[in-house]
Amino acid sequence: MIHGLARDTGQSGVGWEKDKKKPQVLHLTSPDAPGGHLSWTPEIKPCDFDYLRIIGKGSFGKVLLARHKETTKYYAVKVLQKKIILKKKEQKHIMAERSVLMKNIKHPFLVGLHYSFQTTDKLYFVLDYVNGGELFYHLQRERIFLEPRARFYAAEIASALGYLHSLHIVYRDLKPENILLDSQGHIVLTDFGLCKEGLEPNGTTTTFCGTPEYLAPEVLQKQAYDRTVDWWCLGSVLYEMLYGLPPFYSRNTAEMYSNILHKAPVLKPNVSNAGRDLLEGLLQKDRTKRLGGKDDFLELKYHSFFSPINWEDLMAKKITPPFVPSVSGPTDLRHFDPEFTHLPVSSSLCTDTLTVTSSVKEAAGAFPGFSYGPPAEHSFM
Ligand code: ISQ
Repeated sequence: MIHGLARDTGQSGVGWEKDKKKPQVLHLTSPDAPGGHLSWTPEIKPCDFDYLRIIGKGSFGKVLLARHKETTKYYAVKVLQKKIILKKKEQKHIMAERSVLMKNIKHPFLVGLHYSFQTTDKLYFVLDYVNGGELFYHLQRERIFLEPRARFYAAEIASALGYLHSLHIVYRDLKPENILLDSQGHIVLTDFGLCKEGLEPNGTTTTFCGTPEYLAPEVLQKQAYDRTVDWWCLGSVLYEMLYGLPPFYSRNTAEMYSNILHKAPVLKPNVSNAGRDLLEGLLQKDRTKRLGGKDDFLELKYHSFFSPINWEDLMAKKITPPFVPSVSGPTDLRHFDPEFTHLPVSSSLCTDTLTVTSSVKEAAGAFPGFSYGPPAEHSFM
């Protein structure tokens, strides 16, 4: 069973470059319908897509490269199993991801949601597809990035975080696997599952979640945290880009936790003074003293490390990326882990052969109002 209505928005980043010039039209129910030129579709369903390959996998489900049958546009479709989400009591996170993605979020460096819909047993997110690979896949190959390259990525990430904060959203889970590159070499942040919504500029929250390497001290200590947690994470990402390891890294997790809480970051002089000053500001353990604690993104924007950045050009994607991932086309999956891409694609994504057990029944109604098609005025063009 499919719930809800959905429509395409013609957002960018969906199709391959050639698609951008020729907007595709789905089912147009009525030319008079509000936003009718934006191609309403009465219902979007799993079988509207061909599922080509698995490109990512997590504990709840997987991300697939899918092609919309009618338009031939490519999307990343995230498919989550309802019963697994329920077992882990993660509904709140998943609904948060959906509602964050729905919040008319439009930013050049944030993944766009085109639709969400559900079947009896699964949730589907239809997202922009990008195939330049994870930023840290490239970092691992090169060990470190030179400052101009690290600056470019840090600036694109910072602008995306500043934008989320302006909507009272804390990203909270900035980690290597959530930072992707598109085929041109621009940043795309994914995975809004852990975003915390509704934080007012000085609001705090105490829910704990995240990956160890980049955890801010206040999160580790289960203290209240706020948007400044994202500036800590950006500091960790920038540190790793410039020095080749996370700032408080230890093979021993207990020691790493202790380092995060008590040890000053080691800032060797092979990084410029401006770079080290920025890292010191972002990796400040006391969040009230952290760079960005007062005027948020503005404090980073005007830091000397970013003085070579023209922010207007950056936002308009007018800065030529320092590195262009080599890809031959949208189905070139060389930057995805073969551990995923070699897996067989389940045929049950489209066929409906579900046996309705008690756990399926229990999960079926647990995500009311999940289905989504973004409104007309919210479309990227
Ligand atoms: C978009 N393109 C490739 C991979 C992805 C993984 C998660 C979310 C979106 C994605």
